[in-house]
Amino acid sequence: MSAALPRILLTGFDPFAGEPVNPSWEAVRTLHGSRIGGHLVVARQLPTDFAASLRMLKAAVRELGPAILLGVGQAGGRHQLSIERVAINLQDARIPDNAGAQPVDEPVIADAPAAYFSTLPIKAMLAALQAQGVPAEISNSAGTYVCNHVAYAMLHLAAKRRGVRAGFIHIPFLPEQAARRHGAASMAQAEVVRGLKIALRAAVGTTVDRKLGAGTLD
Ligand code: PCA
Repeated sequence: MSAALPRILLTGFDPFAGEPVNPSWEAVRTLHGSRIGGHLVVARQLPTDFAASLRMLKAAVRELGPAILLGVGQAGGRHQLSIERVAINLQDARIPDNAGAQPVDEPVIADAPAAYFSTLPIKAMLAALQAQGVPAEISNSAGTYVCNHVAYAMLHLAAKRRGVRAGFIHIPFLPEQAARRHGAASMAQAEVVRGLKIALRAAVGTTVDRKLGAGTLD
């Protein structure tokens, strides 16, 4: 019975910065109600809005009691699925969010740690994606905008709940978005969805992460 299954809260964002779509929500919505590794996936859209995104995230965590939280967001300019290693306690917005807020150098959560590492097995997820032909990388910065904000809040909420794990994946533009920008990278929606399933299966099935060099030299 699905009500008894542990849950994965999978979030995507609404469009921002004048884009007609956000590929994160387009991908995440297709996985709502699916089962991955004995877990039920519940997809929720968060607004690209510093304040409202955290209100909605907290309400969803309270309502669903998920075992795993995975946030997904658009990172135009990235070339592959970008598994985030870390989220920092900082908001520094170069553009206003969808509610017009533009915080600069403010904490996500006052009096909380400077950063959290992802508690999902990022290297096992990376290895699974690469083995199954999905281009992927480890990223060491989720930026300082609403995605990092939500990733940080997910990790903060998870840290207070026994056995709950959280992480974040940035994804490239959709081909239709890249087609309006000369030379921009993109990934087709079906490939993103396939990648998210692979990453989640690896996350559910791995409790101790693999040791696999995937850092950067610069
Ligand atoms: N990407 C933005 C916020 C919403 C989204 O999809 C970011 O990377 O912060």
